[in-house]
Amino acid sequence: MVLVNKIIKEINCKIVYYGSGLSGKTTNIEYIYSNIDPANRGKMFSIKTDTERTLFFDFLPINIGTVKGMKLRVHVYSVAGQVFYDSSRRLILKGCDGIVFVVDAQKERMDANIESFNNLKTNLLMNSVILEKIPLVIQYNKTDLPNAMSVDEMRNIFNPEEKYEEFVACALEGKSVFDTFKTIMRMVIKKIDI
Ligand SMILES: Nc1nc2c(ncn2[C@@H]2O[C@H](COP(=O)(O)OP(=O)(O)O)[C@@H](O)[C@H]2O)c(=O)[nH]1
Ligand SMILES: [Mg+2]
Repeated sequence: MVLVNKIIKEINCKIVYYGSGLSGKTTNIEYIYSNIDPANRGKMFSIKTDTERTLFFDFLPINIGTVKGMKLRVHVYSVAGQVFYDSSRRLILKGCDGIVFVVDAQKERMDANIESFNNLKTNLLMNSVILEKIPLVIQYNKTDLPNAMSVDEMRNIFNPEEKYEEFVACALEGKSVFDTFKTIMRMVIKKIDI
């Protein structure tokens, strides 16, 4: 839910990076953090363990510029991928304005990706949101790896009707990271009605 504060002329919105554990969500957010003007970003905040880099979530606040004369602040979150953090994922999804679904292109991670995509739909429904109502972009990440599936095969699974914009990424090198982020932001901004 985009929050508009007309008194201080500020719009707040929330983007969530969703996907299976180790698909590259934190890597996307870290790349964004490292490559934007420090004047436009707040502190990146992550709760991590030694084994998986994100325990509950990552959080990065960014100032994007102005929209219709109002400052646009974006809160970027990622969720923890492991199955048992379901309630924290649902909490992070609450009030989100746009979703980037990060697919791990490695063949052996397809089941985990599919489970995560279904989990996203379930958790949105539990928050009374239908996936179709919310801007969503799909990112096929880790396409640099030799065991990566072809984009056609992944599209068949996650985007057979080509309803969503897709990006072929290597977040580790920053490939398609900003294209993905700009696209989801463009979709969210389009929906802002003030
Ligand atoms: N080869 C390759 N490794 C990646 C890529 N993106 C992320 N990784 C690595 O995959 C691991 C998990 O990434 P992370 O961002 O922590 O995943 P998260 O659980 O979705 O947040 C890390 O070791 C990253 O360096 C990529 O595009 N290519
Ligand atoms: Mg992470």
